[in-house]
Amino acid sequence: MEYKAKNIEYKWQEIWKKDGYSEPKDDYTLPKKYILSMFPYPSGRLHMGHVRNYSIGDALSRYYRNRGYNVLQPIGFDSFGMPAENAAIKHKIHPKIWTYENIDYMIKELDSLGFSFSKKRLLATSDPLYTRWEQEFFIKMYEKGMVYRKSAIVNWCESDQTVLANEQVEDGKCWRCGNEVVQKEMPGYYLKITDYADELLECLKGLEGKWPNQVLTMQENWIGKSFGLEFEFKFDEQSKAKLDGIDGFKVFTTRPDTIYGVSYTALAPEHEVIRKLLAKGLLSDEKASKLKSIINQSPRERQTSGKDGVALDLHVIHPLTKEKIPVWCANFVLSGYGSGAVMAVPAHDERDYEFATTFGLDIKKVIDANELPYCEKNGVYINSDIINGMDYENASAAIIAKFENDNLGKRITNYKLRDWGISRQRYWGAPIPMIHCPKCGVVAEKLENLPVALPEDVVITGEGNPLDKHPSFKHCTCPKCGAEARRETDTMDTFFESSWYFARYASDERTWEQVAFDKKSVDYWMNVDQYIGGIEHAILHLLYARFFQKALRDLGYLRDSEPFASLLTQGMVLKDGAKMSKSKGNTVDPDDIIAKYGADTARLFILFAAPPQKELEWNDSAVDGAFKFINRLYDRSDKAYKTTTLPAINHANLSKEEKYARLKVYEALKKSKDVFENSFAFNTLIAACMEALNALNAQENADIWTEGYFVILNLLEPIIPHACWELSNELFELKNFIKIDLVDEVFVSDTISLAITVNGKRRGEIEASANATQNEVLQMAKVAVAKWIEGKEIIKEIYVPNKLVNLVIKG
Ligand code: ANZ
Ligand code: ZN
Repeated sequence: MEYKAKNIEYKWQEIWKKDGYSEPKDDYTLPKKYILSMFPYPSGRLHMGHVRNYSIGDALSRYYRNRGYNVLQPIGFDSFGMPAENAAIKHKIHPKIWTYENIDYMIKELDSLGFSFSKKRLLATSDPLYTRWEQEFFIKMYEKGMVYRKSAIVNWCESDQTVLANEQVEDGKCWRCGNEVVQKEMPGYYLKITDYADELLECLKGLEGKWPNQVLTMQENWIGKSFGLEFEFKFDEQSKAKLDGIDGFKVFTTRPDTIYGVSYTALAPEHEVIRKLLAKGLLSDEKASKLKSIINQSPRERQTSGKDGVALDLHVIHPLTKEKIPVWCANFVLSGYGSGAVMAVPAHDERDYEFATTFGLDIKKVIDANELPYCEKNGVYINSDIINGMDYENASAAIIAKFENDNLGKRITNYKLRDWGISRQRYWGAPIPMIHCPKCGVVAEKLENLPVALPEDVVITGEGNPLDKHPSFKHCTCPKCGAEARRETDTMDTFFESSWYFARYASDERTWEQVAFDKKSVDYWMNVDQYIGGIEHAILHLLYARFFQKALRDLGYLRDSEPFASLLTQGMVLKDGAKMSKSKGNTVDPDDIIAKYGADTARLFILFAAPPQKELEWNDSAVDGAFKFINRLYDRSDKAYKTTTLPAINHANLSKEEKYARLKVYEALKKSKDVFENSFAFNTLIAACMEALNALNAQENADIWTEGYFVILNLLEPIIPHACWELSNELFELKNFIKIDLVDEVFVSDTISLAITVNGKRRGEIEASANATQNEVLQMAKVAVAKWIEGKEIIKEIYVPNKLVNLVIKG
């Protein structure tokens, strides 16, 4: 048969669609697998990263279908967000039209790759039906105190004209556009993710071995739980007099054991004490203007500009030694962490040391060490009164006990994690369903009025939020008292939508109008057995989704605590060593590859070129190689014959080549379970199939060809489905995809003959089971050549699988 991708790919895609092949079954007594690749943003066209992501997910889905599982592999679009608005400004097209046209086009592209996505559960997060439910979640969360409104200093991106969550700021820059983020005070709604900090941390343990360690560590660090001592430094009388009313400030330290080494204290530039000093004009002009310039720096500028600060001409009293200690403002102290102030121990802390040497401040050693700063916790304490001579654990405990006994401070747990600000000053998002009433304050919209729909008649200019300028959207009546009120015009962070889409997919689509999730199907399908996506979401989406799952559980919507049982983070697709990107001009368009070679070649290349977790370097000649392999597979199909039952083969009577061909086929089959269920090293499975095909080619036995074909088509179906369905239909009436377990049994009795040599001389032969371990083979070999090795010391055992065993003996 001649391979013509064009003739078969569309044909099978239509058959799969017609037969509902990709749809989940309603029979909830079947074992299930929920396979999910992260859903795409509808940017307009698929890129190779998408193709890789979905090729992995589809391979797993097809594998489990072939093994009798009920499989859910849904698809949808993360369709709110700023590119739609930017396109609107640039091309004068409405964001909604732009978005839904892109979705239509991308669905066609996904179909042309043969991905077996369920279409019944297709959704776009900008659908009003989707908005309706998430507005309900928001209101339920608000009623339960899981959402609150506050005015706070936020990250502001000037180019995107919106607030960003902490997770969306990378190295001080906007995650979307790379623009420098500035700080700005604004009101907004916050989700209390911090209430879940401990559970989010605790549950990471259950994901060990199933999520990449790197992701677990990143989440752990982001949550940033630490224990330490919190206490207050009191100002001396002179300083107190200046500050009318403020008599001290709190600090948080994770190293109470170093308390006797404090030689100065440092405040964040935003600290209230500094505000007071500036307001009262208590500092010299020079100091005041330096302070102001530090205050105006972004967090990133402060981090990169070296240690800087100002002496505030204030003193506090050391709580234990009663010494007078100077107070500084320092650019390395963060206003949003701990209490925004530190006790500085330059002898034993890197940053404190740098700052002290910059400004010539005292350095007091309290751990015996030669080189400073000495930051280890394993030294001997000196100059430390009650803890002299103790070790770290005891010293730390003794200091905390002293502070607690004397009512000077207490042991606390601190987190780096901050509440999630979700207000965005943008049009193309889900409206926050809140109303500002002059009498009642902030009031939630009534559930029966949901969804609060986005008005479509807006003018998008890029300046300000169009909802703010809309003639009627803002004006409403208070749901509580009926007074004239103002509707909230901010929309939700789009990460709100991606935090629950996986659970919506798990819910039977026939109930989507009535409920957010129908219990029966959600409890059956959740949680996601295998989630696949990019490492760039290690914190962002994957942390929010884990939080949301717990929040929706506590609101009674969902059962599980964790949404994703296993996670595979795929590597990037590179070309010429760099990530494929439009700005670098090194992209390869999936449509072009499909047009030239067909979808199966694209899928085969992508899964063969590298293990999914690793980076993949695009290689035109390897794409060609993948295409040639499918051609060879096709070309040899005439060596097999048509049948729907496996040929009966008497293994003992076979020639060496015939036995070897069977062995290679069996090896590939044996490998498949581990590849699909554990390692995802599709490249090794494909290589094993290629070897098997070569081994089959070295013999002429039609039974063995037929059996080998039967197995190889089954193994490759998840990877190159169109070619395999076509060949399998020709030869086996498609029966091989369901009979593969029987094949497994056929091979179990298989044996292979091995030559045994002693010091390189042939001394015997064994028939070993094809799946015998190396140890078993060596045991048998020693028995077979017992008389040649009796009483001799074996100094080396060489095992060449399927060929020979060589024993090297002394003398
Ligand atoms: C004194 C000290 C001595 C400290 C020493 C460390 C080592 P983690 O572990 O990340 O929680 N710190 C506290 N609040 C801060 C703020 N707002 N900005 C910058 N640094 C702050 O960090 C806790 C440690 O970071 C605290 O322990 C404090 O410095 C500093 F040898 O106190 B330490
Ligand atoms: Zn009211």
